[in-house]
Amino acid sequence: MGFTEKQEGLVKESWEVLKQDIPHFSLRFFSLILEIAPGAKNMFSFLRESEEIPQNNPKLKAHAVKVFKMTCESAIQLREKGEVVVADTTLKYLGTVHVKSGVKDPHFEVVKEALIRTIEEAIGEEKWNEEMKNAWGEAYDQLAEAIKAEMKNHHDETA
Ligand code: ISQ
Repeated sequence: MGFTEKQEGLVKESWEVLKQDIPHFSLRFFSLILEIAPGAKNMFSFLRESEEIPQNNPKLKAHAVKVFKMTCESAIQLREKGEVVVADTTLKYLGTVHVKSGVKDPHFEVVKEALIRTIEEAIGEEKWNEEMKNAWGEAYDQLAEAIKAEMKNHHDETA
């Protein structure tokens, strides 16, 4: 079954909630990534480049928002076109930075788990449900597949 209007609505609705406190949810998202995979800390260039503590790191916030926003945009595209299409230059960039950072398939699962848990906390137990989880999960998976495919291209080019 394709991505439905209802699923798109669930993702958009919860993104509106996340938007109300970006500094908090960005940090929460990042903290959950490190909680699930403590070893991942050194993979984030914006931490190495900055003296700022993560609580007050504008780059972390900007990056986390990109992940939220792109997943939300993926949900919209999945409903409209049935697939995730990322602008060529953006996708090339994403392929390169992820290969350079040493990202492997399991890392995408860590980020997925952290993303879902962040949204769950933002929405609150009462409104959170399996449908919402699956809608975000599917949008994320398809976006992750697009990035992974591009990473593979990048590897092939440099091999
Ligand atoms: C980049 N890629 C995946 C997850 C991230 C989380 C926080 C900031 C940047 C990220």
